[in-house]
Amino acid sequence: MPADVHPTLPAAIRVSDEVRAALDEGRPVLALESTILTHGLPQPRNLEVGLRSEAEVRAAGVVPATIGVVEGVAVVGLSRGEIERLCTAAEVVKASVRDLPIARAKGLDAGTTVAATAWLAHRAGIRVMSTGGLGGVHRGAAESFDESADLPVLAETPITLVSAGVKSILDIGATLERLETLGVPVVGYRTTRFPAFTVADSGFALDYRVDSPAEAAALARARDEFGQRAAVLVANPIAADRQLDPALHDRVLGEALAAAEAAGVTGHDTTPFLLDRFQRATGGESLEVNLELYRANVALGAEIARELAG
Ligand code: PSU
Ligand code: MN
Repeated sequence: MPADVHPTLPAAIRVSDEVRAALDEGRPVLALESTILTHGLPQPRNLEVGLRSEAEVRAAGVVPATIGVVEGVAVVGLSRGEIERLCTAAEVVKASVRDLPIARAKGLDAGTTVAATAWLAHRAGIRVMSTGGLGGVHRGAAESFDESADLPVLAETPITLVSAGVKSILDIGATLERLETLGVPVVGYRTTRFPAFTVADSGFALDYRVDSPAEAAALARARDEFGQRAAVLVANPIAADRQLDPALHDRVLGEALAAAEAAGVTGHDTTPFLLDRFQRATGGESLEVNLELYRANVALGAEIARELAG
């Protein structure tokens, strides 16, 4: 067990009995974030996706651990009722790592971002997590300094993260440079083209690829062998024939970025604002693509979790 995995967790973190038992017995567990449910998807699709994802993970022989905050307690392995609560409650905040103490002290409900989810999952002893699109460096960050806490947390959190690259709303070149600086190995899954969330190819190439869950697991083990602390990022692209039309994507992106600037949106509101504009402007098409790539990432994450447990 790595030194920073708590043998006994503080009362602020509660691991469900099912997840605890699976971890103790060395059975595979896959962590899932909840900001995608609370701030990334509209109701009632969010609840459908949250419950269906868990069912699909279970069907693959893996225990799902959806992570979120309920009345200030960070829960690793939300119950069905708790997922329902976070998907429907009126007051649910978006919690990255720095928000966890605030949510705890104030007794808030929160969806956890990739950063907070990975951090909690690692402390509980979970080794794999899936998301839709990772956060990163926002466009204009040279002026705004807006870089997601997802990146520095990945630098310190030895988990394997499956994502469809990073969100296309970001400065992808800058994000890849930061991942390099932060020591995060990035590999494409069956490709060396780095994906950009709803589009299969960001235009940026990767040096390395893995072609199976076993190869991804071998990479995670090699990272552990060196005692390195950074996450391994497995970039899993949407199939080219299922992606959002790149021309539509580029047009809508320009409009969404202009709308965010006109509305003065900053900080943690930026990502949800842009994703929401995207969904509206594409008539829901980006939402369908988002759901499809997320589903594929959950399936691949489950396979990698099985390899690592095996
Ligand atoms: N993917 C989605 N919707 C989302 C997110 C990802 O389809 O809302 C979330 C993730 O939780 C990610 C976060 O960690 O957006 C990044 O937000 P920020 O740039 O504020 O760190
Ligand atoms: Mn930000």
